[in-house]
Amino acid sequence: TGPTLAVVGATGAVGAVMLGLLSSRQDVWGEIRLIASPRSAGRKLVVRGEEVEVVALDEAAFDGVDVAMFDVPDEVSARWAPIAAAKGAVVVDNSAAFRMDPDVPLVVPEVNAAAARIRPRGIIANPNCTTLSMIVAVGALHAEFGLTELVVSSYQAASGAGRPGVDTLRDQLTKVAADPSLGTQPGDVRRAAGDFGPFPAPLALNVVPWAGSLKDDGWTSEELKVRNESRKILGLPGLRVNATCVRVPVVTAHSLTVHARFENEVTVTAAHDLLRAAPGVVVCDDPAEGEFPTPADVVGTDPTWVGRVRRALDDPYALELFLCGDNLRKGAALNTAQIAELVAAELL
Ligand code: 2RA
Repeated sequence: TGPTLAVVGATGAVGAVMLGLLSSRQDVWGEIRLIASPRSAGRKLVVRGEEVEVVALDEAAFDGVDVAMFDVPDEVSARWAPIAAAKGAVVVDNSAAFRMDPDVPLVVPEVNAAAARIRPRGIIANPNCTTLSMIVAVGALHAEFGLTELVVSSYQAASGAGRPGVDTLRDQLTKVAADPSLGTQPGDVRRAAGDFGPFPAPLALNVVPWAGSLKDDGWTSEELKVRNESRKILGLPGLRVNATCVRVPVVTAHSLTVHARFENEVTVTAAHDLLRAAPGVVVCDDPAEGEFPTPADVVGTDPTWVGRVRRALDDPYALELFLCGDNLRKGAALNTAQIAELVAAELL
């Protein structure tokens, strides 16, 4: 039988998508063990068509585990991933705790699969969902044209903030939907929306230019993640990257506009051709027919969707793109599963 897999954080928003993926992808695993906080221990969840009882996170939970996927808060990963690794598991971690550690590779299989093999701490990091929603397409363009600069704006879904994010958006939508006067006066939505949940302003009938926490000089943690993670994944430590991260009233699927500048001149035709050939990318770009990706159309799918490809009007070295990807699938669970499968292939 195949290697033993532990899913740590099995009961969260990403965990639920992970169990679905493990039930539908080619099955390379022997035992699949579900681990969560002691609060959730004893619950039964279905994976591969069978009920599996969730066990509490403790040292014994990692006995005999070959690969452990973590989708838990940063501080839980920081504490428990090294314990799982010390017990012999290869950890694939979806928190921010290890992403910038020079001894931890940050892996997107379509872009830098080979990096997964060099893991001195026994830990491989999975990028943030915003970086992941663009990096497969950007990586394919970089391989051909040589990337020199990214200017990015994100349009991030509520589920990036987990179940509380989704619950807050749905609750606010219910509160504001019935009153046609809302959205016409300053502050009327703010007063009607109720609890803001994990967001700093109402999300229903609104856009919020904020994701993550405040860092130096007005940047957010999310914006710095896009910069630092893109540099690490692409192996371009000096890449110029500026991001503005914005939350929008979408349940799931992050979108991004990207201005990408290259060493070589670009054409839309060449970009279309290489993006069409890139694994994990789908080009949906026929504006005359009204065809471009939107979050409502791509949610629940695996690829990175690319549309609105244009050459910059004043710069033959730059492209403008609109990208969409499911933040819970490629943005989190799917990329983690792909990395775990790379490790499983080593173990077989
Ligand atoms: C968000 N990127 O969308 C974050 C979650 N990792 O809030």
